[in-house]
Amino acid sequence: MRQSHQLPLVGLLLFSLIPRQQCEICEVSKEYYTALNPLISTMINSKYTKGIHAANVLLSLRLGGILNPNQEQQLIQQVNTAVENKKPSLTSGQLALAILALGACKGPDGISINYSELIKILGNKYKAEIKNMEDHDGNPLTNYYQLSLDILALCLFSGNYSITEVIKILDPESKNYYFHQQFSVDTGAMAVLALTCVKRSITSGQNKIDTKDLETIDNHMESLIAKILCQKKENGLLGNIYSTGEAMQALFVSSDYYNKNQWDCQKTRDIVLTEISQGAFRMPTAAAQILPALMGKTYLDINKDSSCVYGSDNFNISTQEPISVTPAVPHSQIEVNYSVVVNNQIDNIMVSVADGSVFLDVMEKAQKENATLFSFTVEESSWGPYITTVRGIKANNNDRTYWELLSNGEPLSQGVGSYVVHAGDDLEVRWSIY
Ligand code: CBY
Repeated sequence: MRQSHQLPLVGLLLFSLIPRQQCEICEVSKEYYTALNPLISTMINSKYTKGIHAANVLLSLRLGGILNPNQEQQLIQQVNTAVENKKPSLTSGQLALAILALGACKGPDGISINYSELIKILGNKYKAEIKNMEDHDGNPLTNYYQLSLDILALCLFSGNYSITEVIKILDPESKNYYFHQQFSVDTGAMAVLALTCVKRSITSGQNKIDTKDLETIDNHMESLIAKILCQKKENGLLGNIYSTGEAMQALFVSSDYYNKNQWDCQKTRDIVLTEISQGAFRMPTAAAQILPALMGKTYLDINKDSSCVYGSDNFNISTQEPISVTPAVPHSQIEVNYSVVVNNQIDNIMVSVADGSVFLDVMEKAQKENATLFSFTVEESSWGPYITTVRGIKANNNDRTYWELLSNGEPLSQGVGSYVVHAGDDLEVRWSIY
């Protein structure tokens, strides 16, 4: 009897003696904050990030404590209006991101946000995602990146969700973590953040403790972290330049699941800083997704009840337009080959565009020259234009089809609005299954 009482105590003592792994956060130190200025200018001057697409920017700037109350108010208004006007048509992840941005911290009085109503709508959109998976061979309406955002928002804002279901959905073996058999680091990172929130809600007693569930969550996290670390590149990037910020966040919150020697945080941070200076984060969303990690923040720091921090003095933000890349010879023309590939049918055309043009300019030129073969439609996404149909053939998440962009046979890691084409490029849009 006595012994069984003492056992937990001994366990606790032993546990507290085990040196816990140091939290692997390697934020940029304050003296070097000027290196982050290009990111901040890009976000603040991002007049092209309209409506709901500004949610990412708002979230990032609030986590960093960068805005002044006036700037904050404007952005909140923009996101709030977009939510109010477009509620039914927003995707689940867009709404989740808006909730995270609006509730990132306790803002100025005057703007009242009905979180419980928004969370209820999000709960329904999340349910619709799961229903779609049941009806369409495990394919959600959107994707696992958005489902993870949904779970994160529901978890942080006390929404309704079933832990058992989360565990089932976010199983690391799900095909939804992969595009063309390649593990999506962005997706895995967001899932780790969502699972960490769920785990914390269990251990802090908000949710009923079930040791079996906790164990499964641990296994999921361990496996997802291993998959992320497997995508670590020689130069320190995790996945590619655009997934690295969120992967860093995932690694910050899960240092119990990997060994210190498996990840050199400083190396990753330094390559990102080099890339910033070379202009890799010219897209507001790209800038928004990298900044929190560089300031040692994660989406788990979101807390609508803790007061916002304003206008850090460490930043000297220019309201000047970020420098844009202008071609060396402004009006010179270049020639590229453009093809539309559907199964075995290839239709191609040589087009001439101004030097410095992007992929979209090439598609527009081709469409002008032959609308029957090269017609297409785009939708605005937070990463810029996204190709939805080409020659009337429409991308469909239910059968995992999309229009893939390639240059010289290699898939691009930028969208049509940002990839700058080069003379002689062999550009291709290919009807693909991801
Ligand atoms: N965001 C989302 O819902 C998108 C999630 C995301 C994992 C996203 C990358 C990561 C992120 N941080 O936002 C994602 N892409 C997805 C899920 C998808 C699929 C979209 C369909 C679906 N099931 O929801 C799909 C079809 C596999 C896909 N991405 C396609 C493409 C290509 C788009 C081509 C087109 N038709 O216009 C493209 C250009 C790849 C290609 N070669 O064809 C592509 N994606 C790219 C390059 C990217 C990166 C963008 C980087 C950039 N600088 O523009 C990306 C960040 C992102 C956006 N995709 Co997808 C991944 C990366 O490189 N790290 C939530 C919502 C609220 O905003």
